[in-house]
Amino acid sequence: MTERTFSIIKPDATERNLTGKVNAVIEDAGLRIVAQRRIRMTRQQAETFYEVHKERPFFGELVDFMTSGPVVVQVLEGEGAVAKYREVMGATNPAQAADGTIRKLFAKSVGENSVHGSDSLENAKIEIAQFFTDADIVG
Ligand code: DAT
Ligand code: MG
Repeated sequence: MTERTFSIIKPDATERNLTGKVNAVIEDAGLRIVAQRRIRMTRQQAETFYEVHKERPFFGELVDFMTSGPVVVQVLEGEGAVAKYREVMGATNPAQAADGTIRKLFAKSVGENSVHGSDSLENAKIEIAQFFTDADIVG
């Protein structure tokens, strides 16, 4: 089934000028970038986005990091896009990420791990709606 998932290229990657390299891995995997915008996330946006993690010990650090520099928010489209992008991203901790994955190639640490990708179709819809309207997405 053709799906859409939500992606963020995080501040550690934009800081190192890796947007194009990350996008090349995404496109080489057969995913289509159907919306993309570079933004500086507000604390409010980051706190809402990561609300599910608000009781975790790293929540403050996570919000600090996500607001520390520019990010690129994206909508990716393709066959089974949600699971496919999770595969292309690799494990949360880059030390455990498979060869060729974005996190293995580029991530600095478990916290500064270069990309976000939705973990379910339901969450993808919620996350896309936080940053894009239908008119922003050109499939
Ligand atoms: P993922 O981004 O792979 O979906 P997650 O949803 O469990 O991982 O966590 C969201 C983000 O929070 C993750 O990309 C980086 C940060 N994070 C997770 N576990 C962490 C930890 N043990 N220490 C620091 N940051 C962590
Ligand atoms: Mg997650």
